[in-house]
Amino acid sequence: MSTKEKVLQFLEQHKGESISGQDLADKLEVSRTSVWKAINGLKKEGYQIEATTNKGYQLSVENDLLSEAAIVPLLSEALKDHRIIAHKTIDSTNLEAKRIVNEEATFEGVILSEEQTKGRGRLGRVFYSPSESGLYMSLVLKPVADLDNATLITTAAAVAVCQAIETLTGKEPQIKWVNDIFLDGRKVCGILTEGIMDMESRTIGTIILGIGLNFRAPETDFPDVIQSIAGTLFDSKNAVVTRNQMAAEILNRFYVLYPDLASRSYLDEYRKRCFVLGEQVTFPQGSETIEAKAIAIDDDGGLVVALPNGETKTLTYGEISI
Ligand code: BT5
Repeated sequence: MSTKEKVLQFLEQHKGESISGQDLADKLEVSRTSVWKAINGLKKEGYQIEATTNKGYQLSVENDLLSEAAIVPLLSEALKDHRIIAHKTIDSTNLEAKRIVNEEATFEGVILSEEQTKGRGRLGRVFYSPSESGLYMSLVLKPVADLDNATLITTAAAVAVCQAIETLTGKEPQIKWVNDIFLDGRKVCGILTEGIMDMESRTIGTIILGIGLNFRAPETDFPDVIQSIAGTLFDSKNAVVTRNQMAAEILNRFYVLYPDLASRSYLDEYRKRCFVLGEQVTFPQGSETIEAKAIAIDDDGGLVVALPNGETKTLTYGEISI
């Protein structure tokens, strides 16, 4: 870990408290000059570090830049060996994850970014990812128990995100099958699960799980096309929770569910939170739009619908409207 990372980790863990340059240097066993250089470097990167002559350095409690230093101390034991890589801006964290896996097939970890310039939804759609107002992250996973079923992983992630939001904010998010999380009737989070094929074994060797969560309203609001759809977790700039805390909580929750994916035990919670069950829904089939009643979530996370002719059909992927 570089001195800059060590300084940041210390300040993150003692947010709102002051520490003198000398004490910091002693604690981290580095020179005062390197502390001073590290502080200047961090300030340039946008960290709100206040310096007072008598008291020393302090990281503002409002500081909420995504960083490895802030996330790692909050992670559970299961994630201690995972790499956490935070970017200021990137095209897409899912694309970056794929590039990393191409270079290093055994990589396990999480890529986060403050902003995505090519945030991706499903089926080539765009996920609007403006700077510093959302949490955009991709988990690089190896299949467990030979399960590479994207729907199961997406549904487990949806439950983990809901649990994290509820734990940290007390708000009760709901799920729109299959990958959208809603709060007060608006989409606050979308999930995109993609598999990378292992060429030798011709099986899915790695799974990239992308999660995009709108934290607070973007500076210039949402674009017109999603104005009536998108919502945010918090109304104002003064969120009670930081994005770093939310990222860590989502990861901790997900890594409780993931190793046990085969048991499908989380699916009951998914069903309870899924607000489409019992509702009339429509979905595309070829050039037609079919209307049906959503009646169940099956054991693979598929949506079972009752068609007007009395037959049932299971949707495994795609988009429904309600
Ligand atoms: C999704 O697709 O909702 C999956 C979004 C996954 C985003 C994450 S962020 C980290 C990782 N890196 C990536 O590049 N992607 C993943 P889908 O169900 O297809 O929904 C896309 C639709 O949601 C769009 O067509 C818009 O209608 C709407 N939308 C776009 N941006 C949004 C936003 N920020 N908040 C809410 N809705 C949005």
